Amino acid sequence: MKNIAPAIFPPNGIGDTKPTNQAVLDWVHEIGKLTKPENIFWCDGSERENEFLIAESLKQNVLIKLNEKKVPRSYLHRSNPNDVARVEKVTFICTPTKEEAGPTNNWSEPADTYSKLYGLLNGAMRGRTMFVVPYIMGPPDSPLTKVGFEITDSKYVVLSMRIMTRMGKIALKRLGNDPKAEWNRGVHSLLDVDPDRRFICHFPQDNTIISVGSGYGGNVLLSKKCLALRIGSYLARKQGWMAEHMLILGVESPEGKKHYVAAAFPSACGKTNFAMLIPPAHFNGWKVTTVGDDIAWMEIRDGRLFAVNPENGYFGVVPGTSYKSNPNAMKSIEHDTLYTNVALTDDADVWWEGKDGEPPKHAIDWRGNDWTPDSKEKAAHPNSRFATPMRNNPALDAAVEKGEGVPISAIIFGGRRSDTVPLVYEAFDWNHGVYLGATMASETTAAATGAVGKVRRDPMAMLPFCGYNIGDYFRHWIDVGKRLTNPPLIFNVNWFRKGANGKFLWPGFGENMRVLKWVIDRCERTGGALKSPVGWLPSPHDLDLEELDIDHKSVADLLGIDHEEWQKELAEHKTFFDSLGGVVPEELLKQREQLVARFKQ
Ligand code: OXD
Ligand code: MN
Repeated sequence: MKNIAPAIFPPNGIGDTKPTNQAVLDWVHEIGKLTKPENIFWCDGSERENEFLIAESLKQNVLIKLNEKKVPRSYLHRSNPNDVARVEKVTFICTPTKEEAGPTNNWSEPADTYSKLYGLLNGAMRGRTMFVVPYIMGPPDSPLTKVGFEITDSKYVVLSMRIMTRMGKIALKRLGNDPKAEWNRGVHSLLDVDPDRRFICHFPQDNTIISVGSGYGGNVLLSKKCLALRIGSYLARKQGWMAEHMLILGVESPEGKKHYVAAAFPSACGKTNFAMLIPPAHFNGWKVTTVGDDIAWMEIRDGRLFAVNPENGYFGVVPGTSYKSNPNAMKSIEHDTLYTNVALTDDADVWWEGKDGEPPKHAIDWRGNDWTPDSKEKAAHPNSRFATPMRNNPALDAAVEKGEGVPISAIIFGGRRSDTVPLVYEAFDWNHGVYLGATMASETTAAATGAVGKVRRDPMAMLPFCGYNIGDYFRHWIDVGKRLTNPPLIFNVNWFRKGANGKFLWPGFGENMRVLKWVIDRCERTGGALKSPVGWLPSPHDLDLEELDIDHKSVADLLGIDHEEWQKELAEHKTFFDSLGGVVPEELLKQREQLVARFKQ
């Protein structure tokens, strides 16, 4: 196997912070014996360590230094062109029985899978450095916080983990010396980045993840999709909390009244944009702040849901990000950012489709080839990414480090739907809201390999991320509802509805504040709504559309319920539930019947 990640040799005082927990030491020893690295690098998260790793990564062309004046302390990484997105078809949940993984996951028998993966890992780190990355997910003093260790042979992974998690000594401290303490074991090796030897496997019962053959973020930053969502959702059910694919934002009125909202959208549907929304001038005095842009861990306290963002940074889709679409993201990624698969300009700046200003006359595209505006290829890959520390965000919420989390007033589900689904509506109650989440669908994006633009059901935006049987996951949602005396209201939104001319009806981005304001009005019991078969719908005058350039017809189209389209939608809900093979809880089947009946009234 070609060595694509040659070993590095740190000077004394770097790479030698060994944990003291014997269980961790035993596990590292076991993986070391298997993978046979040249040396072991124990990460501590220090600045010195970071500088050393960056210098070595530059030497090995893992990173390209960007223009220090334009994007200080920032770097570009190019992944292998065969490895640019999450690959769901080689992502497995390895539970003792297939039934535990359920109908929506790829299942693989644990013992066989360990033995296949150990075969691939045998000697895989020869001539390489094995990094041991300790990290925590969650604010340091939160009861929800989890400790993880990721072993990897990729410097890019170590540098990304430093941005995306609270990494290093903080985790060793949190874990302590109890050999029985709970912590996640993550093993990653690039192998030779061969799509045929690429597997992302989760062993929820063992709190273990093994990912081989990829170097792309979502497959290899094991803290994120693998631990915080797949293993996280499994642990959450077992331990009575929730791990969700949700952003968390704060909305504060000019009078200083604040609500927190969690929102689930499938990958690359604008979660980061929504979490960093800047209200339009008309909403002078309103403030939106970001707690998280991708993942929410929530627990029940005093009959309410409280959420923390387990992450420490944002791993966002770059193309389309601009001062127009998301000024806070632009400010966040202007320094201290690790870019993947964007284009490089002749003055070592970064460029992507949808960035402000004119395209450069010449650039190097994400594959490393010459590019000009006449090129047929995209300069940046559609799933090119930034990894940036959340502290770069000018709109970061002050409560982001609060261990107790923030109280959630509303949950919003949303997808990318050209038709059928109105701009916004509200569920009648918790179980109806669970139904909205369970039946949500979205047109697929470049965030995962496969066809783009195909409508697929993506319950709670968790289809690729639920680490156990989806029927049990629905049941967990229903059970959580029973424990909530003050449940969040649940809404569904769709920013992507199109008119007869094929153009988006809603301007989106900052103007989504108008929808958010209605959501807050409903939480405050001041917002008006009309009862419709699908839920509570705002009438045009319930939404604040002042100073917005939109005509009546577009508003009517955005809020309209087309009975023919909904008959098709209802049939699709049934097909989807049927496809799950009898795991859907009775409560949700009943919700569907009630929805059908409301359309007949
Ligand atoms: C992500 C995703 O990277 O959902 O957040 O794919
Ligand atoms: Mn995501």
